[in-house]
This record gives sequence, structure tokens and C-alpha cells, in this order.
Amino acid sequence: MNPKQYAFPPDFLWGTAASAYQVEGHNRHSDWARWEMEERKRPPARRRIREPCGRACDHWNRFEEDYELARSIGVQVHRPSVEWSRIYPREKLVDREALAHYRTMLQALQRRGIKVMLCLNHFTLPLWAASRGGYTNAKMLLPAFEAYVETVVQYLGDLVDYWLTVNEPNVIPTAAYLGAVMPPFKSSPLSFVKAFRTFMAMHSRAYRIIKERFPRSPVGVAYSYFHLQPLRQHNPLDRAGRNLAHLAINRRFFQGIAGGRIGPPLGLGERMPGLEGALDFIGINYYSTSYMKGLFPVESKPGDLVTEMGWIYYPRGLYEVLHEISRLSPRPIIITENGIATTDESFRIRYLEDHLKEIHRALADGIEIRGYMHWSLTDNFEWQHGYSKRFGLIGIDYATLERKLKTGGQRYARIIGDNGFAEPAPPDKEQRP
Ligand code: IFM
Repeated sequence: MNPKQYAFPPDFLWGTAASAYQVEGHNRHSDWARWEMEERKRPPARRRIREPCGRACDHWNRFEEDYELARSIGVQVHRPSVEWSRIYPREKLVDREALAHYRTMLQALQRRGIKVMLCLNHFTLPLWAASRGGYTNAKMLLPAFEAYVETVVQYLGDLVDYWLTVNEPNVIPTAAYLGAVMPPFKSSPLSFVKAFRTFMAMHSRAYRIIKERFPRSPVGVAYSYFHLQPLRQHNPLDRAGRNLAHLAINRRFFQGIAGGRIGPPLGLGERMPGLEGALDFIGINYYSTSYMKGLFPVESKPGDLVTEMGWIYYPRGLYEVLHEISRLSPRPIIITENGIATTDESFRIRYLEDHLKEIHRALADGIEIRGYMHWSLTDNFEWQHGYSKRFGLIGIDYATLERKLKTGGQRYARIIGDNGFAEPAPPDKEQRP
């Protein structure tokens, strides 16, 4: 029997993703740097952040080496972010040297023929903004964010091919203000709503600012579209919890883009100026599925195959999410994150290929998917889990900062080179007449 072929469209974009704080190192003015220090004051058993980020991968100084490895993999587009607190260490103070350094970094990608997909906000805030309420103080945050976006667009815009306004505008509200698993570790529905609305406004304002200067540059959002299931399939409370979470965390954002209004539970149907139509492409970050038990999320149940993050291995969910999102919005889709925390390279390869198969299946159904960015180019600082999770195609030895392409990275390189892959039929059984 012939091998099964997974050929991708000729113009399909293959890429990698990362975020500034997770790889650069030495980010002293960020809210996360402060939270990490605060956590050190708690007894070890009660610490909610495993370790400080510190020098991370020292990507700030070693970007040439990282981008050279990206080139060797055949990466066509890379998705870095810029760190707001680096550019604005104080509210009204632009650090020109930091901006110039970012220019050099983006040029290093460009020189290697790697396109740039730049993200403007990836989980962190400048300390001065966080200490005044952060995402829950829109009045303070939005004008400051606009000033920052203007600066980035003005100084770096000519080097950017694709923009992402914000990363996972649904995750920080949920994890930091509702689930209390990320700083500031709150559990307040009101703060969740405020933070979510601020993210929607940040997105739409950044969109408008970029379009004003670069009308033809594609601008998207990196959205973690949650694949959710009721824990007990036929339990009405679990079903209701699932539907409510789905509405608030997944649908409302895209309905807001479609109609310009914010529906319950995030709003009362009022208009948000500038929101309607503020999206050229949808970036989807997909890793897993999860359950709702009433109003409470449950990561997995006994018997589920899980990754080292404790997340369920569920490639089919990506296919379903792609279908769902394409019903919600007519925009083209790019997978802006997908990857696995593991030290087992055969598991990484299986994860990669199984998810690509689902993308391939969705493409065959006619869904417009333009590209795939693997999370992540290198191992990195995985927020509250510190350096214990290894998502990289390139491994980092944190003692020496030596980089090494993993077997998973080699496999990804071959897939990019062949613009797809073939899966040999299993021997024997399939070959019997
Ligand atoms: O590392 C994170 C990233 O910052 C946001 N999306 C999920 C990744 C894996 O947890």
C-alpha cells in the first residue's frame, strides 16, 4: 500500500513562535520579574512560581545563533514579541537603545530570509502599569498601550510582515483574574470581565494604529481558542458550564469583531468603538482539550493521555476548533502556536505530525489555513513552571546556554523541506491481500 501523503499548499507558511520575556532574559522592568521576586519570600512549598526567569535563554544577546538555527530548520516566518517594559521602562520614557536592539534582531531575521510576525503583548506588562491595576485599569492602560504601539509601529514597522496585537487575550483574564493560577492570582469575576474588555480594546486600538500607517500589513490576534467538553457528557450542569465558558472565553471576542458589540457576560451588548472588523487573520493557539465540571475547569480525567503540562493529548480538537472558528469568522487562519512540553522526542514528533494531519484534514474541507507556527523555536521559561517544561525544537542547556537541535527539530525541518510528510502504512496487516 502507498504511504499516506500529507502535502500542504505550495504557499503554506511554516514557522516558529516565541515570546520576548520567555527567551530574552534580563527583563528587570516587567511585572513578572517583580512577581518572581515576591514569590521568593514565600516558603518554598507555597511558591506559585517555580523559579525566576533571570537570564532565560539569553536570546537578547544570542539571537544571531538562534536565528541561524531557525534558518537551518528552514523556518519561513518567525513570531517573536517585543517587551513593552523594555521599550518603556517608565511610563513616558522610551529606551532608544532597546528599540535599536529590537531593530537589529528583526533585521537578523530578515537577512536570513525569515519573515517577521511581531506580537505586541505577550503576557507581561511594565511594572509601572501593573502596579496601577494593569489590565483591570483600562483608563490608565489603554492610552499608555497606544503610545507604545505607536512607537513600535514607527520604529520597527517597516521590518514587520505580519502583526499580532495581543497574545491570548482570553488566557490572562481567565488564568490571572478568575482561575488564580497566574499572577496577580485573583479569583474575581468582575476583574475577569474588566481585564477581558481591556484586552479587546487593546486589540482594536493596536489594529487601528497599525492599519493607519501600514494599511496593507496583515494584522491578527493570537487566540487560544479553548476546546471545551462537559466532564460528564450528559450532566446538565457540566453542559451549562461548558456552554457558558465557551461563550465567554471563545465566542464573544469574535462576535465583537463581527458586530462591534460586547455581549453578555462580558458586556450588555454595547458598542466598543473601533472593534468591528478589526481583524485581517485569525491566529489560533491550540494545545489540548479540557473539561468543565459545572463552572469549574478540569484539566484531565483518569485514563487521558497527557503531556508534561498535564494537558490532554487531543489533536482532533484542533480540527474541530478550525471548523468552529471558520463558522464564526470568514478570516483566514494561521496556527500561531502548537507544540508539546516533553523530553521524549518521539512524542514531540508524534504530537507535531498528528496535529499537522488535522490541519491537513481541515484544509481538505476547504478551510483557509495559511500557515503553522510551532511553539517553540527554543526551550524557554514556561511562566509559573519555570524551566521545567521543554517546548523547544532547539534544546537549551541552561547551565552553559548551549543550543542543540533536537530530533523533533530535525523532523520539522524535513517536513518544511518537503512541504508535508508521508506516513508509511503499518507493515503486515495493511499489506495482506
Ligand atoms: O508558553 C506559553 C505561551 O507563552 C502562551 N501559549 C501557551 C504556551 C505554552 O504554555
